[in-house]
Amino acid sequence: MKLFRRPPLPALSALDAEAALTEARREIGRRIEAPARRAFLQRSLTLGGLSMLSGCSLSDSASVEAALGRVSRFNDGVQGWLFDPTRLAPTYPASMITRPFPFNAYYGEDEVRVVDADRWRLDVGGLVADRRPWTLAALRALPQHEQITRHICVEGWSAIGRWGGVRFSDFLARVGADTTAKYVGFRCADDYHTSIDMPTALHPQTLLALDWDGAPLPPRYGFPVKLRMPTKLGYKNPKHIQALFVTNTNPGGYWEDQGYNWFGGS
Ligand SMILES: Nc1nc2c(c(=O)[nH]1)N[C@H]1C(S)=C(S)[C@@H](COP(=O)(O)O)O[C@H]1N2
Ligand SMILES: [Mo]
Repeated sequence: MKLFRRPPLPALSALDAEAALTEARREIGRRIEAPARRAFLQRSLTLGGLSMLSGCSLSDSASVEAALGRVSRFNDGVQGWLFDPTRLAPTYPASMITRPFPFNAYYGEDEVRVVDADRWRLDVGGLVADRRPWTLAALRALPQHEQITRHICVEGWSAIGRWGGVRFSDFLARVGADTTAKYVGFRCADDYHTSIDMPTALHPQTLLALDWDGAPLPPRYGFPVKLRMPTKLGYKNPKHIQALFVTNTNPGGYWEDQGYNWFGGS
């Protein structure tokens, strides 16, 4: 099994740190419309301020790495804070669907997990009132929604796809989830795992997807269930979900634990 097909994050330098800050400032520029607030946020996001915080000069790579970790965590906070729970990601006409839609995972397509639909159950745990597992038929009996949205992968490609399924906010309401909790964590049939913030879990375009392009998800796209979020990067969208849980302890994730930004907004 090709475990680490995606290269680890490159060695970090002060230049990388500056680039990360520039990117974060650009992001603020894109998202904040009020000029005074935008300028304030962009100014307050500096490496100088960061080195004061960490009490180091950022001259050696270890302290730059520590500082970049702080930038990433700071970015989680900034992104969480900037996230507008009512703002919708763009949608597209069916004519723009990418065909064939790309496959990606931390292993090759020849190793895609094939889940047995009859034996599969979605386990629900953590801060929820009703922990009964769900069958595929029970999920299909809930109101279904569709979206044609863009999936963006950090490896440098994006693709437009059509997903159908249950609004995750409807599902969370059905299981009596504590929506004041901070996180929802996911465990997958291929041992992948990831987690998201509750505001994104409740976003109207966050879908517990059962279908791709009008038919049940093929194995490569995450049969039987994937979480589809057009507001987050590809690695935040877990395929082959087996269990989900509501928690106040950040569960991290497969790529997130290797240094990829946890919030992962797109
Ligand atoms: N279970 C599982 N989910 C996963 C992954 C994975 O390796 N395993 N890879 C992620 C990444 S990095 C991407 S880009 C998308 C790819 O989804 P696709 O195959 O539908 O294009 O799945 C995400 N979800
Ligand atoms: Mo990805």
